[in-house]
Amino acid sequence: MPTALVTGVTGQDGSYLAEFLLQQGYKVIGMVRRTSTINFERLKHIQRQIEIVQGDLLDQMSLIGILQDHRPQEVYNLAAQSFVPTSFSQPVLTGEFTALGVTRMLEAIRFVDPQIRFYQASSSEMFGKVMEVPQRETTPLYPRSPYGVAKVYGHWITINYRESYNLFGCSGILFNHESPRRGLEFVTHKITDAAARIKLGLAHELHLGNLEARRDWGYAGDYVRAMWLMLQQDAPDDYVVATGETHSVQEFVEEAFSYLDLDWKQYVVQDPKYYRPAEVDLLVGDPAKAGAKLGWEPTVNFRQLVRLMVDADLQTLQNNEK
Ligand code: NAP
Ligand code: F7E
Repeated sequence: MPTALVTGVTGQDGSYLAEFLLQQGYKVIGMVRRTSTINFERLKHIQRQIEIVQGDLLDQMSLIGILQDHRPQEVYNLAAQSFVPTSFSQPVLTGEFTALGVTRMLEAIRFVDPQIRFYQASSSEMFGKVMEVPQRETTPLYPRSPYGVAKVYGHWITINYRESYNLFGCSGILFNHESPRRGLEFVTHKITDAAARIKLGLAHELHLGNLEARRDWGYAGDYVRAMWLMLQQDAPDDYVVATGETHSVQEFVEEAFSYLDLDWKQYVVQDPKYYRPAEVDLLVGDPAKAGAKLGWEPTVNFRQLVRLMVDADLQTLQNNEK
């Protein structure tokens, strides 16, 4: 039975990846940082099937200790400060977690077992003010937030360790991917949760920032499969994972509200509080390489994604009311 270590296992992607790896017959070690109560909300259905270990990307020795104790063959580094607005208010912390944390894990791998296969969670935020449309693996990077800058560091240090020390390090440049398990502060889940609340009479308005920003939104369950596929190849490489379609925040709002027979214009309030110091206006990825080399393609389209998130939020709110 192969063993995989997943950092960020309590997050959206961590929970889907842990589920997927269990289905593939892996022993899954989930790394969590010490908090007074660990948030197992997304893992409760598989909590007994995974082994939880304490470690922190800020603490070098904890990473070495975990690798020595559990001897994984694969490490998926999903842990990060992942919310772009927080990266503007806490840029130093974001750099420590999201950038230097990657080097700490790579150093731990080099020290304990250089044969370990490593996946780094890179991001379309690295393309920022895009230099090419659509964005592909070779598109020059131009990040627009401390988060994006930190991810550029993580991306390049992974490539550097591959080239310097021959580590099997892959960087997955994943475009936005969503699900009912997405944090409520991200725009998609904020919209579907608010639409469901409004439909049930539990809320009356939704405050949003820039409605014109465009994103390539896919389904998180599809994207964790691509992470695993990258580590099963003969040689390490970097891949864009995306749907190839782009939609504005307003289109997402329209789709969610119209699905519930609501007129979004009656409820949405534009609020400058949610504007960012620098915005990423347009993202759309070209997943051709992932398609050709990994045989990966998305199974959920934009409309299905919006609807499955709205349905899940309605269900959750109705259950809470009972
Ligand atoms: P998420 O839901 O915000 O989860 C982040 C995870 O990182 C949580 O489990 C969090 O633990 C953990 N974490 C944060 N700081 C840590 C530290 N110092 N030590 C150990 N663990 C720490 O993020 P996600 O959406 O699942 O994304 C997974 C990864 O993919 C992230 O690296 C993100 O930047 C990247 N990414 C995401 C997307 C996307 O659209 N979702 C796209 C491209 C790249 P707590 O529960 O303790 O907070
Ligand atoms: O914003 C606009 C906002 O916070 C999307 C992370 O997973 O994906 C995510 O980063 C867009 C932006 O995601 C609100 O200005 C409007 O243009 O959902 P988001 P993000 O910043 O694209 C990438 C790939 C990652 O790697 C990140 O970790 O929506 N927007 N109004 C708003 N955004 C939020 N959050 N809230 C609003 O009220």
